[in-house]
Amino acid sequence: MSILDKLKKKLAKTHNSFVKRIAEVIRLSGKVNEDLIQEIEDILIQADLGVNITSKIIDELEEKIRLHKISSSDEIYSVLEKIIIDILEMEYKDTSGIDYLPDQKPYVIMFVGVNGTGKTTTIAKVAHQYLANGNSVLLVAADTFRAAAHKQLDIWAKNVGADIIGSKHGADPASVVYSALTSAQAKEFDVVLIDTAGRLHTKVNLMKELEKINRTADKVIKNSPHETYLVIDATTGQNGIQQARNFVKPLSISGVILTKLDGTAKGGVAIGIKDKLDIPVKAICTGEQVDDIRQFDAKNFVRAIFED
Ligand SMILES: Nc1nc2c(ncn2[C@@H]2O[C@H](COP(=O)(O)OP(=O)(O)O)[C@@H](O)[C@H]2O)c(=O)[nH]1
Ligand SMILES: [Mg+2]
Repeated sequence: MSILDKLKKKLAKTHNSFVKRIAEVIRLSGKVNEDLIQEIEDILIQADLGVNITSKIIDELEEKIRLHKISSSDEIYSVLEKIIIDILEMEYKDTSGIDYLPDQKPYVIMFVGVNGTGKTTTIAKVAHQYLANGNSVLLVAADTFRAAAHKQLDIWAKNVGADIIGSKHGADPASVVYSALTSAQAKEFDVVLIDTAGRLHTKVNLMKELEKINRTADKVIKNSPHETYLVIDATTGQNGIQQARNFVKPLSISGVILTKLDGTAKGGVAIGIKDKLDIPVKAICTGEQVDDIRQFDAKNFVRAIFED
């Protein structure tokens, strides 16, 4: 099976709930008029694309209909696919891959996000990618809030063959990161992946803790963490993006990793994230296995949800 076919399979629910519905209203309409455009707009909104990006898409669609005198509804479908690809390709022209590694090492990446979004699992997946490229990887268990968190990361470390620095339940995450980075530098690790907690007593506490980790990391390795990835659960749609905003303000987030795109109809959420948060989707996850991650490729993603 080709990569595109595999992706299509994983994104089938999104295809069915969103693009297939568009195809259906176009088929039933038979002609291009205001009602048809309105129906398409409603579907885009319901598919969790977000209001802004939907307006952009609809404006563009109306413009194309006018300019190219599109009168058959059949054409609308492929025009729409192309509009979404074009918008995303513009937004994504300068993003690097998730296995990016500069000359200066160790390269430190911190993962943040609400509890249960898939941070720990995603770390295993990213570790797996770097390891496959022959890089050494150190995992850091800085989620000291949940008792089982360290154990979960430990199991993943064994599975993928990464090193790990653990922590005691309740330990200060910033000191865990301090000793981990000191050791990573001494042992010349290529990549350090930091797992963090998703829930504390209050949101304010969590943000303060993450900011403290940031400051501490920067003290040990200048300008680290070099990347901070925000992990968002696609099944929560626009709500997930709303929650994510809490992280965007205090932290400097370099990319979103969108998880659980398998088995959700809300995959349309990927289309509006860059527009809404001004942060690119770096990677998408479509399952619980270590290889269920891929770099976000706008064109492939849109083709996978549009094409049967
Ligand atoms: N179906 C699916 N499940 C996922 C994906 N990513 C994570 N999960 C599951 O989501 C649950 C929470 O993941 P975890 O990594 O513990 O989240 P954390 O609390 O953010 O660290 C686990 O059961 C994972 O197996 C994904 O891409 N697809
Ligand atoms: Mg976790």
